[in-house]
Amino acid sequence: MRSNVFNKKEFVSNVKDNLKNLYRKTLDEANQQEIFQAVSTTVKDEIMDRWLATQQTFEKDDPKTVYYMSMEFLMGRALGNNLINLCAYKEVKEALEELGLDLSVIEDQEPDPALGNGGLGRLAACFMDSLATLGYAAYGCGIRYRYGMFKQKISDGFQVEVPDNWLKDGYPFELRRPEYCYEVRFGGNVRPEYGEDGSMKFVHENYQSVLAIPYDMPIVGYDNNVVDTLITWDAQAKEVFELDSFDKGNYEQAVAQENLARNLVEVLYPNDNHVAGKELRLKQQYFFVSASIQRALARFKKHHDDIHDLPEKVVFQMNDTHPTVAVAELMRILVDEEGLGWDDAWNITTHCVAYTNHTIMSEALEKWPIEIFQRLLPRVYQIVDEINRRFLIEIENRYPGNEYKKQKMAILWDGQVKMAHLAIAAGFSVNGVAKLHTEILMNQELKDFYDMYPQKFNNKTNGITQRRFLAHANPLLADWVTKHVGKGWITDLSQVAKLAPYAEDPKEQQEFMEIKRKNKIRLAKYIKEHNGIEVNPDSIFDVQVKRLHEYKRQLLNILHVMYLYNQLKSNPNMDFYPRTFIFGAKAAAGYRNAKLTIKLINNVAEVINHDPDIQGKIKVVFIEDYRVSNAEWIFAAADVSEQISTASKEASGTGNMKFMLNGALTLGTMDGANVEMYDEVGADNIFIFGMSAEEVIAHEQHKDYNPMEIYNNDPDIHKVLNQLIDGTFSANDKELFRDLYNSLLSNQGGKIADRYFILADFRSYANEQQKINSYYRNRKAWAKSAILNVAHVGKFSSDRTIQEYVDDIWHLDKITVKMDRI
Ligand code: OAK
Repeated sequence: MRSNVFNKKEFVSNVKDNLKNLYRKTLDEANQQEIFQAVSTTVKDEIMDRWLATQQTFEKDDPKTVYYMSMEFLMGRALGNNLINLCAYKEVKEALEELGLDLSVIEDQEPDPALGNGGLGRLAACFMDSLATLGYAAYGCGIRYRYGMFKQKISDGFQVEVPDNWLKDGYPFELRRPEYCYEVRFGGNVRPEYGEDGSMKFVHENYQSVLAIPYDMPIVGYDNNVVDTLITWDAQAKEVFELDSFDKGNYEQAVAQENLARNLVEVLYPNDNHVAGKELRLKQQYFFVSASIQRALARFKKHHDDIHDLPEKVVFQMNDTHPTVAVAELMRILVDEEGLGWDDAWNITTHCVAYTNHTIMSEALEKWPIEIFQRLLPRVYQIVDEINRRFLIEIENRYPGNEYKKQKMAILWDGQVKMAHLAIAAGFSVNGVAKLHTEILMNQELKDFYDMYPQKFNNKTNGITQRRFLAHANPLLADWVTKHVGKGWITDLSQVAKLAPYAEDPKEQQEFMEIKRKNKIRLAKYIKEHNGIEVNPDSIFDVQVKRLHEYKRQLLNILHVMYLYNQLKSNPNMDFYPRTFIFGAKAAAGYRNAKLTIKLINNVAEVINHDPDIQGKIKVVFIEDYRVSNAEWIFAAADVSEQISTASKEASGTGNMKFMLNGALTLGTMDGANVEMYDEVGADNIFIFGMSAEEVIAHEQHKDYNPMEIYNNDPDIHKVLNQLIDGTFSANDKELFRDLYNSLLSNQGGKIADRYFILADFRSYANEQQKINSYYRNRKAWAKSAILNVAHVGKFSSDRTIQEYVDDIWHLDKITVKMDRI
């Protein structure tokens, strides 16, 4: 590790200078937030040199560049991560200690830039880290939401959403770049205009425009001088007042444009795996996509005269369908502004755009009413219409006379624009995010498209960055790993395989468990401070943290806790190893059953945690405001990782990998990437339960699942479900959890009873939980399995994932940044 990034003395003096320049304060006078700003500014200065050098390398080498287009980047805090990647964390920590300052307290001052909901957004953040670390030219393209993911407060057991004004103190790791602003147009109408030579072009008029202003955030590669860029776009009104006189029409238009700009980037839609279908969301999509493409083309043109060469230098990766309007926007620019013919433009576009699918949940499929789409984006709509017309001809040629195929595959159908169909028709690559997920796409969800374009489909199993989720999150384990295998794992996670021999060594097992215990104490302190609940670090920490969604089945987990409670009550001397059930989850603001599940977890916690009969053997904790920063501590402290989605529903999961990296044992279904984790770690070191994806899909197709039968025949399940409606956990309002009870037992409003097969999987879940109970008593066996989990996690680095994207889809050039260039 390079150690002299910061000379300690110089660092301290720079921090003091920055305090003086920013706040006219000395160290003694400054508060922690001001110190955070000064420290971050000092770190940013250091990054700036590398950022400049990286840009100069881009200028000189002109490498092929990926534009990773995503509505969400769930970055988490930057300060600690940047210090890790600059290889300066320890020195800076020591330097600050000499000043009487604690780096972790300073890190704690940073807001989590939470510009994302969950898995998809966090994946984008991990990908940026890997792209920079592997030395590829990349721009993340997203939106600078004024309010990111809401902060969650728990009040009387209920979730309350509080706006997260993350920019209120100013964010030190961003750079406003007004010189790279672009205009984006909405509404109005399109008319043909004929030239004297008989040529025709379309003129867009009476539109409203906003200016897109980029804010660049540095993405620091690990120990390689590479700094890529995350562009987040802010919206600003154009100065209409300057344009013309102050007549009424102009004034109204000016006000409308101001409002449009303000509303556009105001807030992230807080839905995970679900679309709200709001017009403003489509505006957000077009806004950041149009600006990003304009910036990409401007960069390209600095070095190239022939736009036909675009696919050699530029690739747009669309993170789910959210940026899919990029297909039509690129066509529009190529046809209307570059003057290309349709076929030429289509050829370029279809060699530049690629699409990643992140879910098969039907409620997450984006379909826009044509009425909205056409009104908002009249010219872009015309282009989609033409793409659709030609696509239908292609289907007709391939399947002559097959109207059914056309209906199923059309981009425009039934008054709607189907974004996934547009993405697949235009994308040269379509990928799923885990092996099972990709198979389901090819054989079920997107079968028609796979039959037509098999060559487009490929799998890219997700990954996570070990730099944030081990090096930063769990320094004790990181040092232990380094001690045994060297530090190569930081940029090549496959090196952890060398840990395997230590799994059998009693001394190493002991050390490993001691580290886990320290991390549990750290989390226990956090829980005590934030929840006021005392938890026992010697209990099993059994954790489920992720967005709250019915398919992720937090309900199965808490019903099982209720079941255990009943068992312990009726048999206090039963074999039971103390367990702390830890939950963390945000529910979308309008998602009733999800919010009710949070309330249920909190009520169950309230009853069990205070029941003297239980003697503290079970504790239930709901951690408020689960987010990237506290996630890091939670993963480090987990013994058991709950990955219990209904098989076939979780596209991949990435939390599962973060737990594995930190030596937790997975309790999971054969879903998403769990399947591949099972393959890597082996059956002895993972707890698998429940129906397979195939079985689930078969039940869904045959509609032959009857949860009532289980309820009637299994007395334990019967009792637990009845407790939802007999006041056991809601003494003041027996009806409180009626909707959850009903959702499991009766069909309602098009939703079938227990559509996520909770009762069907309950027994096999409880059995595996029982096995965990016994297995944990054998400390050596447990430690061995835990170490083997770390040893077999290599595949799940996002470095591996990104390298596969590069090899199979993007074909980027590696760059080397030398610091002597500056
Ligand atoms: C969010 C909104 C719309 C569509 C999908 C998502 C999403 O977050 N999907 C998640 O993506 C992750 C990254 O690929 C996967 O690991 C999760 O399984 C998937 O639910």
